[in-house]
Amino acid sequence: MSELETLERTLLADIHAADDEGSIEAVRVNALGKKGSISELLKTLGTMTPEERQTRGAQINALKNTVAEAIAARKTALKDQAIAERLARETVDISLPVRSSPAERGRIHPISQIVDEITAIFGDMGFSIAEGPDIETDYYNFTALNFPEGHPAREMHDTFFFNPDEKGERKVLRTHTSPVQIRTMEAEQPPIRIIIPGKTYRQDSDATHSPMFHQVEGLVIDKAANVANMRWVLEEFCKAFFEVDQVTMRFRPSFFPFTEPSFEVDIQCDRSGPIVKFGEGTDWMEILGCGMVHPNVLRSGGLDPDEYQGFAWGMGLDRIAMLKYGMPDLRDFFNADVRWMTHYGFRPLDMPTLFGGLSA
Ligand code: 2NM
Repeated sequence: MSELETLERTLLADIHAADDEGSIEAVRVNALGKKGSISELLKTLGTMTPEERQTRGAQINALKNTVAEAIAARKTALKDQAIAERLARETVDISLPVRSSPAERGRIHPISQIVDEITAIFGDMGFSIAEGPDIETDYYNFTALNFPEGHPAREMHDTFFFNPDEKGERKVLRTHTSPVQIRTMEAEQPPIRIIIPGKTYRQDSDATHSPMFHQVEGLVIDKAANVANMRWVLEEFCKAFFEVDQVTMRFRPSFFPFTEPSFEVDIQCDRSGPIVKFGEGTDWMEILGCGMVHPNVLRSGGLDPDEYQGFAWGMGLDRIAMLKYGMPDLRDFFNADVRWMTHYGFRPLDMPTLFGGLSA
């Protein structure tokens, strides 16, 4: 066997034996690298006679090609093998249960739910939603609403005042959402039918009072809006909201600076059991205040009281939410406790509608 044949056999055996990319590269360097066995042979060509070179040179080149091809083939095979092994190792177990999506796990706060329910009810009656700033001027929060300067009604509200600004003006955290009614009257022409849900603030804190609480107020202004219209609107609202066919309501005379006459409204209910039942029973529960908008308030809104009249009402949401959904302590509302939210919260994709049911 010639020396070249022996070398070829040895190299092909080495190639075959190489079982990873590192060792095949070592074989390549040994044979074809700068000082490799085949490269050394090629260097001897220069010392040969032309005849020798013709036969011997061809043999060495043939050997070089054979070995180079074998190395390339082995490299490809090893690479494919490595990929196959990796694929086998990294298979994904598609039978593992997936985590539910945020839209499934998240919960809507009961206050947001109640606002959505009330919006659905009044939206169906043709009302739109109005909003305004939480930080108000004394003018919009009191003066425009017929709270005279120095009047005890201002103290009634336990207002959070800001420090006076450079003009001596004291901003307030709004004590009710009624400033939005003034802003709406200024900006829009009657007929006006709006509800105003939002955060309100008073210095008061115990099991049933939070310094930040939520209200929905409503306003209707037209040429002939009257107390009978108001009673109908509020009765329709209560039936829809408490999800009963009949309600009995009681309008007691009361006082608010911005309405005349003013009423406090009770709804008949049964409080003998663990949860309040509406539309039956012999107990009364106060749920809202209302009245005919005071002429001074219409004037503040830029409307002529001889041409327009209106009615307005306001209800606190936090206590109503506690009653409707059976939650014992108001303070839990604002603790951001995920366990509480998981229990009392509402599923985000179950939006309250009159046709699909409000809170079912
Ligand atoms: C209430 C009770 C009675 C009320 C009045 C007005 C306005 F600005 F139109 F005059 N807005 N809201 C109102 C009336 C609010 O809350 C217990």
